[in-house]
Amino acid sequence: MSVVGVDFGTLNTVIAVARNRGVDVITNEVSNRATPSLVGFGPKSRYLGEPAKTQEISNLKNTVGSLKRLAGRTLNDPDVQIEQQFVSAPLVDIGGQVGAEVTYLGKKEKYTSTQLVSMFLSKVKATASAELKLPVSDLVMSVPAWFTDVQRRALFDAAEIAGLKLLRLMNDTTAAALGYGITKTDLPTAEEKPKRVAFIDIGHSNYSCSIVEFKKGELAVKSTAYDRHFGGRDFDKALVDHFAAEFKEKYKIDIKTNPKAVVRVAAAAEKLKKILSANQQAPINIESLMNDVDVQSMMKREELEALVEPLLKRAHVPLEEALAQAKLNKEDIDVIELVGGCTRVPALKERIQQFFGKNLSFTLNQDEAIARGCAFSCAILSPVFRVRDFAIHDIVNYPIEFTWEKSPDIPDEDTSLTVFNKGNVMPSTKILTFYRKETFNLEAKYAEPDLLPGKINPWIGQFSVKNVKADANDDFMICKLKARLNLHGILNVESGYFVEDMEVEEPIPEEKDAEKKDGDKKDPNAMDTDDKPKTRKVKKQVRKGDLPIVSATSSLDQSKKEAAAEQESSMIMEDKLVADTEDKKNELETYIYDMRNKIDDTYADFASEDEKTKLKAKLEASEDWLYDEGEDATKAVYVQKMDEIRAVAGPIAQRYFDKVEKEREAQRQADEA
Ligand code: ATP
Ligand code: K
Ligand code: MG
Repeated sequence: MSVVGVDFGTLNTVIAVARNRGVDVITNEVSNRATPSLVGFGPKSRYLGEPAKTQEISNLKNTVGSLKRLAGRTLNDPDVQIEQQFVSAPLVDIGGQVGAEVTYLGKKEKYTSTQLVSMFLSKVKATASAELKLPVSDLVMSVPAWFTDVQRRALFDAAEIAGLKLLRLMNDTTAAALGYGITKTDLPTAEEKPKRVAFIDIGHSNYSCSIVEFKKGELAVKSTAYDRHFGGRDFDKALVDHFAAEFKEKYKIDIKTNPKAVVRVAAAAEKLKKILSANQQAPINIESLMNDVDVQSMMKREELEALVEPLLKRAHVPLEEALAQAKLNKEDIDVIELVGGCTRVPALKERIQQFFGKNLSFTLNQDEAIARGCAFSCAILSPVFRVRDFAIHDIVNYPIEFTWEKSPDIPDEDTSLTVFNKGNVMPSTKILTFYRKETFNLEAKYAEPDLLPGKINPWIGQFSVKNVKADANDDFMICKLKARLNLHGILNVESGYFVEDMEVEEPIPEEKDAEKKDGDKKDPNAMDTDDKPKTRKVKKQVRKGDLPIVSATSSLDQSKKEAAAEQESSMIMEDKLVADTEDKKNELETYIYDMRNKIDDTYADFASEDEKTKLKAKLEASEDWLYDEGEDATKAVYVQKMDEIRAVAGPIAQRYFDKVEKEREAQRQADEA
């Protein structure tokens, strides 16, 4: 079984695997350690990851990025309007979910953001399984800590559609923290002061800071703060705007009227930005940018810093918020660890260092730490992998409340309760108690919609509690519901049961049972500490039976998921057929060239003149065919053409190999003699 960790980034996705010797980041089909988080659509197949990037400029309208930021969102969300600035394919509404409209196999098609993510995850799965030479199913994937229930469920559905089993959706900075802590041998003991580390992740689109306390064998996230719109792409955009104005003036071209030109300038701007992280100035040159105009310019590091000053001004805000939420001061932080590509920007490093007044630490690999942390988490959760356990206590980022209709029999009952508070430990289970005589519904929603990203609907789910009835004396049923904010950060009412108050005889425990699940209500009935040796009478709530729960959440229902999975499989088959066909075509082409070279060289002494003429004629005919009607043939036809040439060339090659073999044998006998 596979143990895989995936840092699903806005720009790049990094895949790590755990093997016997430890955790490694793996390379993709073109030997890169990160894969562009892009999907593209073509006339014959999809382009997933690297090929989507290669085709991007010539296929803008059919290429979709920002995949994770689109998951779980709606088209009318102002955040999605921001995303559209970075996505070249048109975004559309598909039944209340944002998606993209593209041309695929010559037809206009619409795919939801969930489907687009699942397409990309199919590619991740293929990359990992090619490396591991194993079918891949289990994985842990990271998300920004600010992702809400609907976003997390969308990613969950996407993984399932791609045939993957998500063992945990893990917050980015928590994953970095796990990778940091699990390899440390010098963490404080339970009695000592914890080691406090601030993990700062600034990527392509977002910025998070978590303050984490470490002790031997465990980490506890104390706070997480974020800026959801702060990252490398904002630097790139500032550069694009700057050069758009400059080129308008200098070359009289308006790149903003030409999407291709904008994307080419953005790519050049990203390169320029990276060079400026290590150098004081850098050039930008683009040939034939538009209207046959070549452009060139220079930029100094300080100019870039001036352009992004509005952004740099905000750099301290998440840090301040994280400290405030953790109720800590700068001086309480022992180490400041930076991850994410954008933390290479010198001006950002300076601002962060100035804020803490302390040296920054770069002991983690900035690009790979999150994927590695996810792989460690997968190893911990995987039944097949033995790894030292490391407890991870994350926190609730948005308070969640339950609401319900007032029971007609309890006039002064409250109708809402905040069950999970911001800063509470996550995962967490809470038992809710209701007194009811009939089936009832409750709703879960985020209690403070203002905290949520964009215009995300605060609604999380509706839960109907079935089989509730009054007892023989027309008394209430005491209903207990188990609400769980699970390790993915997703809320469910997992089960329900009913209890009766009863007087029972029970043995007196030796010691008070200290074990208590987080949030589980303790038995409120204080014990009688009389001197009876063995047993005592206590009033207890005794579980009498189950209450079925019918849940409605934003997760896709099973039939929709299955339909999407089927569609995904057939697209994978289509892609594979196209790739195989291309392989066979290349094989044929290579074979033709190879034979043409050999017939007058290596094979010259092994063929009659007649055979040579025949083979050459065959090769020429095949080549002509290949560049004409054979340009776009089926796999079977390429195989057939290959067989036809082999029929002529085969006997010649065989004679050659027989001779080589004879010589080798003679040599061997000579060596032995
Ligand atoms: P996110 O975490 O926001 O979803 P991501 O995980 O894809 O995005 P990263 O891979 O952490 O993002 O970082 C990518 C960003 O870092 C890009 O904007 C890239 O240009 C930038 N970057 C990478 N190297 C450098 C560098 N040397 N100098 C400046 N920026 C850099
Ligand atoms: K990344
Ligand atoms: Mg990232």
